Amino acid sequence: MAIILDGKKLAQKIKDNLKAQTIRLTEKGKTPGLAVIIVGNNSASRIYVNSKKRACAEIGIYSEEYALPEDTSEKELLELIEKLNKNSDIDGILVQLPLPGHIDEKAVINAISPGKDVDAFHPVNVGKIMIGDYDFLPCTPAGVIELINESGIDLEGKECVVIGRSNIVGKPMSMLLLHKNATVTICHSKTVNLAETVRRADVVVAAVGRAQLINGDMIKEGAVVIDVGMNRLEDNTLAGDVHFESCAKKAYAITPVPGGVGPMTIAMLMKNTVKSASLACSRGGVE
Ligand code: L34
Repeated sequence: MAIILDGKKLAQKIKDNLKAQTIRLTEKGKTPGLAVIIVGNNSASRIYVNSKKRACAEIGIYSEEYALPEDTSEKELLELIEKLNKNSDIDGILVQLPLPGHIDEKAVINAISPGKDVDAFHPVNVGKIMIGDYDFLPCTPAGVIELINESGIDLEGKECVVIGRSNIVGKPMSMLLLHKNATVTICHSKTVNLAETVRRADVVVAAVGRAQLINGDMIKEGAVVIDVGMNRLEDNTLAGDVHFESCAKKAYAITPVPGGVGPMTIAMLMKNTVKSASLACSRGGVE
């Protein structure tokens, strides 16, 4: 049976560390601050935003929530972001995705000041990650790297297969694995032989949003299997992109859903917020 990579436990350890850092920053007069914006009534988004606020409270990060109605205009949202960009109490701005269809996500991400972009979705931050010179790493991929580290696996020279090529997970994930000197393959909907490709992998990261797409037959004996999937089934239960039971029989280590990557995403958001505050503090400007 595989080692279970416990994201909840690791996230707690990281949050405990951040708590100590936050106390030190607060003593210097710079309490980290996060603004979380949620538009509309997506029930999954509501759960994630609540977890983010709870994590802030636990660590001692100041947080503000802006829960805006579904029919909020793009202009109103951009004006709010502009206000938060200028507010020195706020070190991080997070606009929970997805946004309602009438709002252009790209325009919204572009409006966030790169220095407060704790999701690392702004093109400036994406570019910095590409060249390996960054302040913020995107939360989910960074959380995955921490989980792999926890498994004790050294990524150097390993065959890593990422399934999914989204801007928020698949693409940056591949780049972070490359920075660790892994050999990286990205699979997507047009990949001709998914099973064969995944079977080569020492490390599999599944981030496609298709429930239980990856099964034990596709897994090499002794592989590390990371499940980023967060699919809500019809009966409202949560399923990852990985079929846990069959994959756990073959894997060396595997993440569960829930309790794997999800809590790590939140811990990494907290880490970025504290880092942003710490950078603001060393730039001065704190009375
Ligand atoms: N801007 N939008 C922005 N930043 C993000 O980093 C996100 N994401 C994704 C959706 N939209 C975003 C998140 O926060 C996904 N995501 C996220 C965060 C936390 C969890 C899942 C997804 C999480 O805590 N999951 C729990 C289960 C929660 C449940 O019961 O639904 C877990 O244990 O996996």
